[in-house]
Amino acid sequence: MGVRAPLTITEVTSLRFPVCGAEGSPAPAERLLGKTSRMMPAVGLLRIDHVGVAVPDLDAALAFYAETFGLHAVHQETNEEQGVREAMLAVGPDGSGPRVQLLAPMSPDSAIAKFLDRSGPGLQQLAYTVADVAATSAALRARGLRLLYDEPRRGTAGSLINFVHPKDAGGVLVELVQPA
Ligand code: V0V
Repeated sequence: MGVRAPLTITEVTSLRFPVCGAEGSPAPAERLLGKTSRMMPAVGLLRIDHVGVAVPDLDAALAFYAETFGLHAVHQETNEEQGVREAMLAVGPDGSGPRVQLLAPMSPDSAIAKFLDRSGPGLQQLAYTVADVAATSAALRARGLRLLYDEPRRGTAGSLINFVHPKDAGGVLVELVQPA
C-alpha cells in the first residue's frame, strides 16, 4: 500500500469536504439529521501563529516577560489602524513555534483599551496561520460566522489579517494571519 505525500498548502486550502455527506454517499450525520447535502470549502488553519495578550504598558510587560519567563521580543511595531503598540516574543531554543504577542493600547477608544477596561490584562486573542486569509474568511462565512472585516487588513510584519467575532467562536477572539 502506497503512502501519500503530505498535502501542500495549496492542496490544503483547495480541499472541500462534505458537511453532511457527499452527493450519493450520505455521511452518518446526514442520515441522522436528514440535512441537505452541500460541500464546504476547507477552512485551512495551518498552525497556531500566536496568542495575543493585552497589557496596559508595553515596556513594563517586555521587562516582566524577559525577567520572569526569559522571553524576548523578536519584532516590535506600532499599528496605527489597530491602535496598538505590539511586540512578538519567541518561545523555545529555535523560536520557530507559536509566539506570544504583547498588545498595548495607543488610545482609550482602541480595541485593546476596551478589552483592558472590561476584562483587565490577559489573553485577548488566539491567532492561526493561514495560507490565504480571504479564502479562510470565506470558508468561515459559509459556516455562518461573522468576520470583522469585509477585506483583510494589515497585521504584524506586513501580514494580512482578519478576525472572527468572539461571540461566534465560543467566546474566543480568533485571528487569521496570512504571513507576508
Ligand atoms: C470583546 N468580547 C470578547 C473580546 N472582546 N470576548 C472574548 N475575547 C475578546 N477579545 C466580548 C465582550 O465581552 C462582549 O460580550 C461582546 O464580545 C461584544 O463586545 P463589544 O462591546 O462589541 O466589544 P468591543 O467594542 O470591545 O469589540 C469587540 C471586538 C473588537 C472583538 C469587535 O475588540 C475588535 O474589533 N477586535 C479586532 C481587532 C483587535 O482586537 N485589534 C487589536 C489587536 P458580552 O458582554 O456581550 O457578553 S491587533 C493585532 O492582533 C495585530 C495587529 C496582529 O496580530 O497583527
